[in-house]
Amino acid sequence: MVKAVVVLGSSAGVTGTVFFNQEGDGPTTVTGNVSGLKSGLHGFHVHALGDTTNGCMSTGPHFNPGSKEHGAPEDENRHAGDLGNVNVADDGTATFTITDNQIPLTGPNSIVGRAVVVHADPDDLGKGGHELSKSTGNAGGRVACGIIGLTAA
Ligand SMILES: *[C@@H]1O[C@H](CO)[C@@H](O)[C@H](O)[C@H]1NC(C)=O
Ligand SMILES: [Cu+2]
Ligand SMILES: [Zn+2]
Repeated sequence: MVKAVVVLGSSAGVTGTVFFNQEGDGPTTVTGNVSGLKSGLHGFHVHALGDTTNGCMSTGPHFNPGSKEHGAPEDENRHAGDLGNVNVADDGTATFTITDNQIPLTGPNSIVGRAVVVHADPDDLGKGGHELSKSTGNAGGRVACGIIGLTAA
């Protein structure tokens, strides 16, 4: 079992903790929470770079080792980092569990050392017809982020 964690932070008071677990070459299970957001859907992605020197802006684009278009988690044509949305309740918090096959914690496409970013707006999953739909899902600003690091197995 390989385990990783990211602590989400922001200048806007958004906080959260997200855990990643992977057994062998199996899928990665993502469990976590976030608080301090407006209610509704918020884009949730792995971005390519573990660089927060300029806040969430310096984490680069969605992690995309396969050179694909932006999409939904269940799409064949998607960025590896496309984890969809988290659904925030009226109290501003969300807890979530995601299982995904494209975000390994070991090997050439490992997400360790990259960033998790939570967005201001819903990710349209590539289907919104906006000029940004096929690159970012038109998910708006980057409201919280953190760098994924290994933790004790
Ligand atoms: C989020 O998860 C962390 C780690 O498990 C926990 O310490 C924290 O209390 C949780 N926060 C909320 C709002 O559930
Ligand atoms: Cu993003
Ligand atoms: Zn994407």
